Amino acid sequence: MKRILTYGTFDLLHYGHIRLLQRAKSLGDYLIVAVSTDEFNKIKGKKSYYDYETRKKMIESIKYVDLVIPEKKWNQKVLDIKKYKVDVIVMGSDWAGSEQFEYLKKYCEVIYLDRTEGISTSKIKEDMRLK
Ligand code: C2G
Repeated sequence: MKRILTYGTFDLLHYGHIRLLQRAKSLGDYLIVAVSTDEFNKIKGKKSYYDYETRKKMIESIKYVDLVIPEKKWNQKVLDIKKYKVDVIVMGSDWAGSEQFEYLKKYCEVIYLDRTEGISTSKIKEDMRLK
């Protein structure tokens, strides 16, 4: 049972998120998604349209996802890896080389998958504003 873990806000769920989750799941058997809480979003400087409970429900409804947990702070990742016996952490390539993830290579595999071009939560917000 290969266990995969990924982190994110996943606001205004879009195809880029789905593709990331689909490819993350294809790397193993069990996919855990740590969804940023509203409080952690503030720390990340993000204001999400949907609150945590809504974003959690949306991610839980995706067939590739086996478990959703809250991401409350930057430095919970090592605990998550141990608690959930994680084999691989998967993130989009915008995180490649980031100090938030590189140090985790001591504990598990860390894989960065290409971001889906041309779509992002901020682009959706911008495009909707212009409509
Ligand atoms: N993503 C993607 N392609 C896009 C948009 C997002 O592959 N067009 C990926 C991101 O790289 C990330 C995941 O989808 O791996 C979730 O994206 P966000 O919700 O923007 O996550 P972020 O705010 O980067 O949170 O501790 C880590 C942070 O919580 C990551």
